[in-house]
Amino acid sequence: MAFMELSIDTVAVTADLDGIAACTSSPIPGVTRILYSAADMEARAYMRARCAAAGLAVREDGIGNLFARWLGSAPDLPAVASGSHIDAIPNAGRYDGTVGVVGALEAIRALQRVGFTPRRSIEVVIFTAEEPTRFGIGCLGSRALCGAFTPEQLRAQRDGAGRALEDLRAEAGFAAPLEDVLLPTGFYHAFVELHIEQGPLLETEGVPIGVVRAIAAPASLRVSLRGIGGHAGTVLMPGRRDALLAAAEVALAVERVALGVGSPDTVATTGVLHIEPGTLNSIPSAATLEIDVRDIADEPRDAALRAICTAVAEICDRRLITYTIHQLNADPPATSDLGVVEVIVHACEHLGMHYQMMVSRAYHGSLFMARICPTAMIFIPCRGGVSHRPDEYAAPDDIAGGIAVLARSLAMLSLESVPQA
Ligand code: HGY
Ligand code: MN
Ligand code: MN
Repeated sequence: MAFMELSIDTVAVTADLDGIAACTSSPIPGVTRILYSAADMEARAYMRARCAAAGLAVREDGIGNLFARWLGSAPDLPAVASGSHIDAIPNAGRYDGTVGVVGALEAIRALQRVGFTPRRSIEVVIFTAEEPTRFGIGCLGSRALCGAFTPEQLRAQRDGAGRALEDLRAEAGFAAPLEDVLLPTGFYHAFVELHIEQGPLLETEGVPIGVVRAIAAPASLRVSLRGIGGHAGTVLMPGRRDALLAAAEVALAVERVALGVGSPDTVATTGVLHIEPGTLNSIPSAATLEIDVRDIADEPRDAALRAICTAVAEICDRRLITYTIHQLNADPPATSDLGVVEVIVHACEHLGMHYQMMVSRAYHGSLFMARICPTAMIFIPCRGGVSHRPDEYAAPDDIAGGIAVLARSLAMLSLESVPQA
């Protein structure tokens, strides 16, 4: 494919990133797009229109995963797919996920502009609910696509307000059977996801492309504590069973475990803390913590989980607090397919772009796509490694460079079978 000198339309890419960023339920520059919210539905409609404008055949499954297919000359062969997510945690940035969605669409448009004809169809995939915000578990859409979540597990999902996924998806207009969400193995020939690194490595090393060889193993716990509430003024200190103070000790234990147990790659974060009744002059009677624990290998991650559970038991026994620990997920890490990695490396070399192999400490839809097809990821730098903050930023040239590597990779995968690793 020496003839194929691709040009990436950075004006169109920026316009599409801005178009999605405008769909937010929080004031700019922060972006908030929670599953099935008005902002989420607006962004979906925006991307449906942009994919249709590129002549792609668009469909959505029963939970809102969106697929936009560029039919190839051999439409019955397993397609090549690329994409990411457009949902965003509260007050986040505008590049997390969207670079991979807009990038996949622009890769197709760039190939169309040079008259490339795909042999295997190329399909944009927008995973529903990659972020854990609404249902407390990440990658809801890609879990369902690969069968890591069954229809029964999907039906059991309740959001923070106790609303059922079943009702929420119906209200959002997704009525297709949940049983049809699962993609059969072999449905895709390969999957490639473009994403901002969400870390500082590429920027620090001055390298424009990261080729991801493995994706970290995420886990999360929900710890519920119950003490005894009461009047803040009339209940003396001795004998109090203050649920918030127990929670505070648990959060500090989470930090201590991450620093002392597992490996240098073990990270643990208490990202959510709710207390009841939550009034100034009432002793907290209950507290709920949501704890995110990761490592690039599952053994040290699991050692950290065990140590956190031991700490919860010790703290609660000492403070006479009752507790429950619910493990929301503990997923194995994913390893990229060497054949797809080779294609991405070849694309970098053809384009004369420096790259480096690396691990993704964040999780992505690719973590689950790797269970049903050969998968790899392309990273681009983001300023200061910042993500999940309004000041998240990726430079247009870096985005264009990532899309050029993605476009060439998708073209190669579309024409050839993935080299046997
Ligand atoms: O949390 C993550 O790793 C991803 O950004 N949702
Ligand atoms: Mn994210
Ligand atoms: Mn993401």
